[in-house]
Amino acid sequence: MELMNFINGEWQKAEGAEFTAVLNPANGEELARVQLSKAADVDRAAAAAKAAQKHWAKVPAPKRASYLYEIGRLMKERKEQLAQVLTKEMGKVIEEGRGEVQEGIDMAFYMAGEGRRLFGETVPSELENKFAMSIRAPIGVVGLITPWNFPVAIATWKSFPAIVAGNTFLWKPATETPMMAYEMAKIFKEAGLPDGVANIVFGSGSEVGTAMIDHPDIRVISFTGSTDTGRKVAEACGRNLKKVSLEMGGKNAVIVMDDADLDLAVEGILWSAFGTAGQRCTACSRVIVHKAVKEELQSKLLERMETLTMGDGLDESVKIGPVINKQALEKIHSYIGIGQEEGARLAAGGKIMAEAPYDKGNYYAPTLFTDVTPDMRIAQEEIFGPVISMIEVGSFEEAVDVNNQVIYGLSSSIFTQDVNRVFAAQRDLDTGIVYVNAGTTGAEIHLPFGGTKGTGNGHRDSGVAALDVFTEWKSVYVDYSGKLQRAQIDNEI
Ligand code: UN1
Repeated sequence: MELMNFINGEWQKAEGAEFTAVLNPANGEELARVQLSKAADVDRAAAAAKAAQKHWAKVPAPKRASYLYEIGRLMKERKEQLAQVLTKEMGKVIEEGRGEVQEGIDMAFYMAGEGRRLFGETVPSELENKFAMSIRAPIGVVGLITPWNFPVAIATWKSFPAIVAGNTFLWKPATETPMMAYEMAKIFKEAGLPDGVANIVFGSGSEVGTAMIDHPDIRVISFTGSTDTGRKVAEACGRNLKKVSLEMGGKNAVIVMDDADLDLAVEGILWSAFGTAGQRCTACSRVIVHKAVKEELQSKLLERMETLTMGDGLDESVKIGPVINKQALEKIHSYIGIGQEEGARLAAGGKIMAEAPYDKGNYYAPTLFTDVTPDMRIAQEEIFGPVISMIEVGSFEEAVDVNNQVIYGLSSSIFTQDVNRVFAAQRDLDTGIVYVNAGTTGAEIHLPFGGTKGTGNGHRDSGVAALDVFTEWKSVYVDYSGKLQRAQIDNEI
């Protein structure tokens, strides 16, 4: 299968049309070929999106929302098929594939509801016989750049608010996972979304991403990916005075206090550290444990880690799937040497699974480092794989300090039974998402998603906050006094 761009409601061959293979990370099989587009393809898509937006902005928001209801309905009808495609191209286990598709369905229905809200404010004017209100106006054509770890959910966090708010979009999915985008294009078409509202251009960040960022008609860039790339995106958008929303790395921690339910904490750690083979921005990669329970937690964790089954995510009994590609395997593995050189103790894992039946795919053994100190690179840098660094602390205050001593601020979690600590923790943990007695993953779509410091730039995906990215505030004053009234001068307050 050759995946072509989706522009103006049609499948279009890219300029020059080079193709690259899409590989199943579980076994190396070629699933499809995807084209690598050029700047000229971005121009074409942007022109279609611009032409469509003129009309789309005037379609009443509840009517725009009706397409989202239909998109959500189609996704629901095809949930299993979509989950299968997702697991094949991305590698996450099928249960998580279904969960991710559900996240997209939830987003469709939630944002469809916004079609009848999109609230602005009506406020009293300071002058007599004058009416004042603020409304959310569409921005125009928006550019969406999405990662391979959540090929559909993250795309829905961005595209659905863009649609309901009256924008049209150009979406560049990750080259590793274009098949979900292809499936979504089919759904957009079947749902009757007018041509040009949704456009998909496949290709690399350096070619297609750069062309999007530099395109004068693309007014917003919403990006999810690494902090290094995000910084470059922000710099280029800054030069172009373009609004940019960034969702980047994490170094998320689970804090386990001395009064925690340790069995529950172990389950929370396992799920958030090894689910999606550790390849979530929200994945737990540090465990900050009170010294009074460290030994017990460690032995319980090691015991449970041994029970985790690894393999092709399509097998329902498998708990850990492969990582995305060979480069990811190498990167993850490089941190084993780094951690050992720094003096951490490798308590489990630390190896690429090179023997059959794992040799054809990209499998990494679940890994635990203990005796980690907060300044070590394995405690500071995003590894994006199934690797936990365990750090011992002596108090709640120290745990919070260690949690906050990283450049990232996406998600954090604390296991404790003490209500006072719970409230202090949600105040003091410097992350955009805080969990109590749960792991670091599992954000729901109707809340803002994003982080502080090196994780973001102040914007949020999903939730009602996403509308702030895809709308411009417009303040409207209607003077019905029939005379010239000057604000700040003619009012006598
Ligand atoms: C991501 O890892 O980039 O909260 C997204 C979660 C998921 C979304 C993760 N709902 O883990």
